[in-house]
Amino acid sequence: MIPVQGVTGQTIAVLGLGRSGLTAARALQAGGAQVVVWDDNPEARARAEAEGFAPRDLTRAGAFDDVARLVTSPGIAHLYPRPNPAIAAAFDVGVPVDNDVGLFFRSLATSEWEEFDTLPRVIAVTGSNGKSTTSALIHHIFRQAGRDAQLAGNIGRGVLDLDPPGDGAVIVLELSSYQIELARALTPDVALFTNLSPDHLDRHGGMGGYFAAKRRLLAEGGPDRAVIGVDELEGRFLANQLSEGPGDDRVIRISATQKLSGPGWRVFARKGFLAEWRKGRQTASIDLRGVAGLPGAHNHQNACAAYAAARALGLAPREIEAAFHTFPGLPHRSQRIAEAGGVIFVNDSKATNVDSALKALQAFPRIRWICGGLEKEGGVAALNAAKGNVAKAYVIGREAAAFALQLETETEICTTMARAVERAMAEAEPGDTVLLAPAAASFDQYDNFEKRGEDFVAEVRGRLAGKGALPPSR
Ligand code: UMA
Repeated sequence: MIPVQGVTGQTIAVLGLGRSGLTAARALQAGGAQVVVWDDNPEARARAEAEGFAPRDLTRAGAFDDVARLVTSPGIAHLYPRPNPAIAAAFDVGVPVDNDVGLFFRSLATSEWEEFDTLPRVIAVTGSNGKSTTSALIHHIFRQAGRDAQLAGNIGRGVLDLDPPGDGAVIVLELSSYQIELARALTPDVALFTNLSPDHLDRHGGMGGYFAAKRRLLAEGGPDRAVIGVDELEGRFLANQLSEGPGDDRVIRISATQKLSGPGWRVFARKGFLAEWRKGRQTASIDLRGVAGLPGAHNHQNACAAYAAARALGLAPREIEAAFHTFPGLPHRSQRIAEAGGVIFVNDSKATNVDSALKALQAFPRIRWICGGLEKEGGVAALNAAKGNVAKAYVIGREAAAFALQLETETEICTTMARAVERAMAEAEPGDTVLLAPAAASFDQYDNFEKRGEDFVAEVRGRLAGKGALPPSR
């Protein structure tokens, strides 16, 4: 745990008692604060009370009278579509609102660091898609290179839950737009902006608000190096804004779609090869085609981003290449779960929006595609751009019929995962990929995308084991 600094004797209110809120409450207490807590869910309050935290209804009059700061959780709206009443009350009485990420950055450096030979470094990753894979890959690369590395943030571990970093340690943070928007301190050494496509628009009042939230990490964070995906206009704008000219190598531009030329620092992937150019010369090349943990052009963008971050902190190209080959991938993201009879089974349950599902569809030929769920704004017609790769769609979800109507491929309404897996397996031929890439949220049928992915994996493995294609324990 990283104890929060500068709060001794202060009363700090913590709103939301999930992964980030509870770890923040503990770290605040360790830093000497008087912590009062609230969560709109009584069960979450009861869990915190069992740990000894004092509950306080932050919506009642006078609740903030003695409070120096409100620390809120990323899943709680503070602006759009409407602010949580406790946050609105803090705005009204002028109590500063912060989050665990802000507390982390202001508390990380300690007097012990004066004795270190190499200061700890923080690499912070944001972007619409691929940030979990990129963050996990960077973490893996540094571990493989023998460095002390830790990983936290939107990837499931509260940032204040990390161990205080030692001499030469590297901390990798995956940060969502929600987390960046409210943090009152943001000082990563290396900041990454991978890509931008519409997501969470209700929470940011549209695309402009969403980009503005992510942009804060780079524009207000003042990192030593910025790694920026320039395949979208927003990335090109950001790279332009942060650099003093084309040769300014504080900005590393990355692309998964085009050869980047010019005198600056560039990393791009084309036709399965990653290339690094600096000062107008090619400095490295890596063949990504045989890297099993990073299939498809979208993962090649993740590879470029992770490569650039590792190079920014001085790792050698060969060290990074070796680590690519041992990267196991992340559960629910282009996760190859089985192969039987020439058919590959891939779990990409994390493809909860159209853009990430489209990238998954572009990564494999001849797909038996399991899709559907709770649709996001804008419909799913854009997925038809990859229809050439789809043999047939097996649609799940409560609104499966409406989802299927938008697709130009052959479709079958399956509604349940069990039926979709059964039908896709029955019709798959050698060379096909059975791919779960829903292009929708899971909440109509599951608690979260992880549960949906686990259901897919269980269905596939259960059926393969039934056919004797897999031992049942796998
Ligand atoms: N709550 C309220 N009032 C509300 C809404 C929620 O009291 O109006 C309470 C809930 O009852 C619950 C708590 O707030 O007890 C949950 O807070 P939270 O939703 O912020 O969840 P945490 O468990 O703290 O997890 C958060 C991130 N969740 C979100 O951003 C929604 C996790 O990212 C992150 O891993 C974790 O902090 C540790 O940093 C998850 C996520 O879904 C993976 N992220 C989104 C995404 O990737 O699309 C952004």
